[in-house]
Amino acid sequence: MPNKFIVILAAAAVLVAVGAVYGKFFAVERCPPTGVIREITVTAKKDGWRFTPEEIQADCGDKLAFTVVNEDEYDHGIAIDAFAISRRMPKESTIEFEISLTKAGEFPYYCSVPCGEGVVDGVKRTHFDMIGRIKVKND
Ligand SMILES: [Cu+2]
Repeated sequence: MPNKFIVILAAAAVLVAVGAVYGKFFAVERCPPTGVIREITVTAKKDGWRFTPEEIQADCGDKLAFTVVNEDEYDHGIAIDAFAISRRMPKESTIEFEISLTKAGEFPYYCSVPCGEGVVDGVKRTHFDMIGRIKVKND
């Protein structure tokens, strides 16, 4: 029968090891504010079923000040799940919001309002093609 103290020590060591592995491979990297504010304009061009740009790069800790333009005669939406954003974009309107990038990684933004489909330059595009990503690096 092993000493109770040794069993507790072994259990604690396992917990610390699991925590270290989790922190290295799975945990979200958090970071403090950098004080940088990046002005980002995202446009849903008329009958394009595409957000422009489809990639935004920033540093962890930055703030993004979004201006999102809907040029269409029908509604779109923009959702960024990682930062709890979900906004409707009424037809021919511009909306604004800010997010603080408190974590590093790649986070998608996408159209959250079913908006149909069409053919753009001979290629079929749909609501589901309205997707982009925010690449947040932490160095
Ligand atoms: Cu849309």
